Amino acid sequence: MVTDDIRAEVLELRAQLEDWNYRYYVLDDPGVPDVEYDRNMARLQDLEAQYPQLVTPDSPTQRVGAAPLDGFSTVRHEVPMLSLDNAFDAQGLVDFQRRVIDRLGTVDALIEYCCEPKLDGIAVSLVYRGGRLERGATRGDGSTGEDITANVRTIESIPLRLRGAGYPEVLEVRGEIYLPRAGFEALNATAREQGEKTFVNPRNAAAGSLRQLDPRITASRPLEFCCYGYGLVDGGSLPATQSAILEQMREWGQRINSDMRVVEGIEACEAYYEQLAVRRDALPYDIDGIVYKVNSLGLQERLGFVSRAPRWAIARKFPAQEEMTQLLDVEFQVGRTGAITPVARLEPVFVGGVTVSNATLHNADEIARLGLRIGDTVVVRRAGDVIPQVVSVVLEKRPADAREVSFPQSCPACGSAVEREESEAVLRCLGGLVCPAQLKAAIWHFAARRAMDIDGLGDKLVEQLVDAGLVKNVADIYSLGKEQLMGLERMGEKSADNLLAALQRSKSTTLPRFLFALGIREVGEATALGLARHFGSFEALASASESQLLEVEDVGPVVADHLRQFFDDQHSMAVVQALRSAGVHWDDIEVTPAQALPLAGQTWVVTGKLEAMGRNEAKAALQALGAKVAGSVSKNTDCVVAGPGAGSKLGKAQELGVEVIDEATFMLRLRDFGGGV
Ligand code: D41
Repeated sequence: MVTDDIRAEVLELRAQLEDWNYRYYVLDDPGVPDVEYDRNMARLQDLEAQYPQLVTPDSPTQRVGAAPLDGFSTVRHEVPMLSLDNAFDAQGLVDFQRRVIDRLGTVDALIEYCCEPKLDGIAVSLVYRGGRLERGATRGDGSTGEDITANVRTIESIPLRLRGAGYPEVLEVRGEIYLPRAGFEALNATAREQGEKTFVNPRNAAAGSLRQLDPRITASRPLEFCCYGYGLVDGGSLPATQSAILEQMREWGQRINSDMRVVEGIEACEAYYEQLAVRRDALPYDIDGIVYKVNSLGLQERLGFVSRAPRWAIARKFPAQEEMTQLLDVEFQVGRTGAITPVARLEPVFVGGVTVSNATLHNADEIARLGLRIGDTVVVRRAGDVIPQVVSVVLEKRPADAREVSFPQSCPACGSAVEREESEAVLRCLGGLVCPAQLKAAIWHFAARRAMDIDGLGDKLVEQLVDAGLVKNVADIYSLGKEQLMGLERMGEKSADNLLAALQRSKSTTLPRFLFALGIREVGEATALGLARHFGSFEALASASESQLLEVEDVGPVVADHLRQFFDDQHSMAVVQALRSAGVHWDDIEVTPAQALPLAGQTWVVTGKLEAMGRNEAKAALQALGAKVAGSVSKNTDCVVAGPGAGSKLGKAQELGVEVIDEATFMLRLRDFGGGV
C-alpha cells in the first residue's frame, strides 16, 4: 500500500534531485556536497524498489541506462536541422555581413548578432512533449537522424522534465552533445590502462559514446549537453531573438553556453572571436570556432536559407587542431628522473596555432598501440596547452620502406644500463647524475623561477656547461668564474656579470624553494611547502623517519620513500653540503602545531575566478594556514573569497551574513598571516 506520505516523499525527492541537478549543470553551482545528493538518490531508489508502481520514466533514478537495443531506428526531423556556412578569416565575416545587408536592403542601425562558441561535438535534437523528454535524435543528414533516446536519457545535463512553466506543448530543443577535455583524458587513460584502443579526439569519443547500443555504456561516459537553438514548436511560442530564446531555454532547465554574448556590428563579432581565441586553450571543452547568428528572428525570417544553410548564421573557424604530417624519426629523451621518453620528430606542420616539429609518444606501449613506423604519415593533434600528440597513423599512406621503431638497450645519453620497472610502462636510465641528460634536466629544474630563480641560466647555457665538463653537479654552478663563462659561446662580459649576479642573488632563498629545487622525485611545490612548514628545518626533515614523514599532509608512502632515499644517499647529501658551503642559505621556519595556525578551526569557501593565484593555489594556501576549505556556503562558513563570476555561493553568503572578500583583500590577508606561497 502506498500511503500519501510516501507518494509525497517520492515527489519531493524527485523535485529536490532535479533542482540540485539544475544547479549543478545549468547554474554551475552545486547546492550540496555529492554525498548529500547520493543519499537522497539512494533513498529514492529504495522507495521505488519497494513501490515499483511509483516509478516513472522521468524519475532521476531512470538515467542509469536501459537494456541494450538491437539497432537504432530512423527518425525524420519535422523541421530540418540546417547546416552552417563557414568563414575562415575576418574577410569571410565582412562578406557575410555584406550579404546580410544586401538582402535586407538599407539598414540604419548596426545589426545585432548573437555570438556562441562553436562546440566540437555532435548536434542533436531533443523533443519535449508536455515538458517531458520524449525523443532524442542525432542530426544525421539534417532530414533524418537516428533515435538515440535511450542514450540521451543517461546524460545528466539533459533534463528529463522541463522546469518552470509556459513552455510550448511540443518543444524541440537543439544543441550539441560533447565530451569535456577532462572526461576525454580520463576515458583514454582508462582505455590505455586496459590495453584498449584510445579515442582520437573528444568529438570522436562523444560520437562513439552516443552510438552505443547499450545505454549503460553511454551512461558511463561523462557526456554533456549544451543548447544552441530550437526546432519544432507547437502549442506555445518562443521569444523574438536568438539570445532571448537561449535565456528562456535556460529558465526551462537547459544548459546554455555561459560565453554567449550579443554584440552590434561585424567588427564587434571579430573582437569577440579574438577574445575567445585567446581563451580557447583554457576552456574545459574543445571549440572549433564561433557561430554568429543575426539575433532578431524577424530579420532571420526575411533572410531565409539557401541549400540547407541559413543566410542569417555563419561559423568563423579557428585554425585546425589536427593536421597530417610525416614522422621523420623517433628519438629518445632522458628526463630528470631518468625516464626515457620516445619523441616523434616530425616534418614541421602548422597545427593549433603553432608550428609543431616534435610530439611526445609517451612510451613503448603507446607506439605499439599506434602501430607506428618511421616514415609514416601521422595525424598530429595540438589542443589546449597540452603538448602535441600523435593520435593516429594514416595507413593508406605508409611508404614501402617504413621502419619499425626500436628501443634503446642502454641510455642514449650516457650508455648506462636501462631498466623497465614491472609496474611501469617507462624505461629508465640507471645512470643517475652521471648521466648528462639527467644532470642537465636537474640543473634546469634547480634554476627554474619557482625553484632557485636563477635568471639567465637557460637551456642552451646548461647544455654547454655540462657538455664542456664545467658542471658535474648542481653545486658546481656556484663555483663558475667569469673567465670560464666568457669562454662559452654567445657569452659576453655583460651576460657573464649578469649571470654571476643572479647566482649570487639566488643563494638567499627559502626552505620550501630549496626543497623543491632539489628535484626529489614526486616532491612538487606544494609538498615542499608542506614539508618545510611541518619540520621547520632541513636537518629535522633529513633525519625524519618514514613514519614521521607520513604525518605530513600530502605525503604518502611513495613520496616518503623517495625522500628517505634522497636523504640516505651520500652523493645527494654531499651536493646539499656543497650548496651550503657555497653560501646557499635560508631561514628556518617556526613550526606551528596545527591548532596554533592562524586559521585553525575556520571554514572558508573559494568561488568564482581568481585571477592572480587560481582556485587550487588559494585552497592550498588556506589549508597551509590551518583552514578547512568547503565546497558550499553554510552558516558555519567563516569567510568566502569571491572572484568575478561568483554565482549563488556569493548570494548564499550574503543571505547568511557571512563575510565575503575579493581576491585583492584575500592576498593582503595571506600576507598578514605569512601564508603567501
Ligand atoms: O555549438 C555549436 N556546435 C553550434 C552548432 C551552435 N552554437 N549553433 C549552431 N547553430 C546552427 C543553426 C544556425 C543552423 C541553428 C550549430 C549548428 N547550427 C549546427 N551544428 C551542426 C550542424 C549545424
